[in-house]
Amino acid sequence: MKAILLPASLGLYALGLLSGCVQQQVSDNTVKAAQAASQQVNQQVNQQVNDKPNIVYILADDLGYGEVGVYGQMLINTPNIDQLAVDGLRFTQHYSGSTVCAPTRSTILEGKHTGYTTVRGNWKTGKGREQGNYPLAAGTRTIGHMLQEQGYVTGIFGKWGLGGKSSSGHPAKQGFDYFSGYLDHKHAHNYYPDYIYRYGKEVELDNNVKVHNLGENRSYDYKTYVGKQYVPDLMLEDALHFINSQQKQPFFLYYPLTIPHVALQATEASLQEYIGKFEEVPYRGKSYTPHQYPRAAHAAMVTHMDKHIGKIMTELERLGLDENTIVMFSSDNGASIEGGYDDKFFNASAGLRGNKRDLYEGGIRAPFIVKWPGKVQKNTVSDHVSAQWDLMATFADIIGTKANADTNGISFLPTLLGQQAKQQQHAHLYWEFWEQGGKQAVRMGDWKGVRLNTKSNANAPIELYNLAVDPSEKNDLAKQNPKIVAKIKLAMQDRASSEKTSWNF
Ligand SMILES: [Ca+2]
Repeated sequence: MKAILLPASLGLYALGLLSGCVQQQVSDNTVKAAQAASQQVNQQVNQQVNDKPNIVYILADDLGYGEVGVYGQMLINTPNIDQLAVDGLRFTQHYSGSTVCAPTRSTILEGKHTGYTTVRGNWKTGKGREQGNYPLAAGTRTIGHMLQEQGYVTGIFGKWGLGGKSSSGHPAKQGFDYFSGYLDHKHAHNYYPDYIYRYGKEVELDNNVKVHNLGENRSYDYKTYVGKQYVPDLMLEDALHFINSQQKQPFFLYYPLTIPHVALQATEASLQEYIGKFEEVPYRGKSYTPHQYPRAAHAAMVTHMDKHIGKIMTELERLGLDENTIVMFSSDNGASIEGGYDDKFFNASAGLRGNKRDLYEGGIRAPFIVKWPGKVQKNTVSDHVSAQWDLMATFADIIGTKANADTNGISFLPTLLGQQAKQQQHAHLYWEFWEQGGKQAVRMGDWKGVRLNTKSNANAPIELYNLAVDPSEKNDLAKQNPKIVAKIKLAMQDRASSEKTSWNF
């Protein structure tokens, strides 16, 4: 769609600024003609606004780099996500903002890596329905605010995780016009909770299912943990409603699914597609719900998510919006090893080292696919090194505005447009994570530095890997390359202390 340029006076008339004086000087017929012209111009103005592309950002939860067909998955069906790659660009060196849920979301919203972003860990606050997580601060300009400033309607449907009900971090205060889903991470562990937010309202659900503290006498039958209202299905319903309601203004649909994060809770229909396909060792449940068919349940959840993505794509096409909508798909961190999730069986990290909570590649390398008809060349692959904190700068670049001055992100729009020569590169990417003794990691060119146990020793030795020849990070080359290690050590100092002292080291 091309922008339609209007004569200045006609544009002002359409906006009602000249109507008073014009109507006093002309006949009725002329008024009617002018009104018809005005209506036409209004349509043109709407069309002009619509020339800003809609943006749909889909974020899976704990989906490993290798869990989608186009990234090598052999056992789980993901035809709709695979189709996105056929229709668009697939990144092979894209990174999650962090290695767990909350900080990744913070890096996306603020456009900063974990050395500067506000939320650097999953930190629980509040009790009962006031529960939430460490909040984004009042006065933050998020990616949502940036898009609102440019006339976008913004909606988040899924897992928020950056502040509870009464906190400064509530989505309504952080750049989102509409919110459905879970505010709190632990609440989001249950796919059949007793309540959920829908369009901002707390809605009671017809579910009576617990996923934690099940006790010794717990049932081992997965059907015990199946309720009536499956939250991902409600989120799809609300997201489709959102898409249908936004025909006149460009929209930003942020769709952070909870799939495939445990608990292992699939719908019966999705589960039946996979029961009997894999050898199963029943998961007896520990911190999460038991399941007789844990492998089938996991695969079923991923395929269920894939079907939802297919439904979103179909709806965009049905409404004629697909040509002017950018659709992106990624994951918030690497594959989990919790709650009966058999990552090894599925080769969920595609041979990369580590999992969720690690800063090795398996914890942070993410699938990332972008479809943008007419702009992004179909069926292409890019090895551009990028991260989720680049989204703010990229969206700013796409819609012609400015990201926050203190962003750590670099726009990857040139890569999307196939203009590699214009693509600016990161001097380095940085991650820090406070759990398990404290960890830091730096990606610098093909080099990857990882430092463990930072809590007990801020100057702990740095492991060094050459990802070009050793993507699985098996051979520590630190001793042979002291100059590279020194550069990485310096990059690890490019951070600021968090207000939350537990997150520092
Ligand atoms: Ca996650």
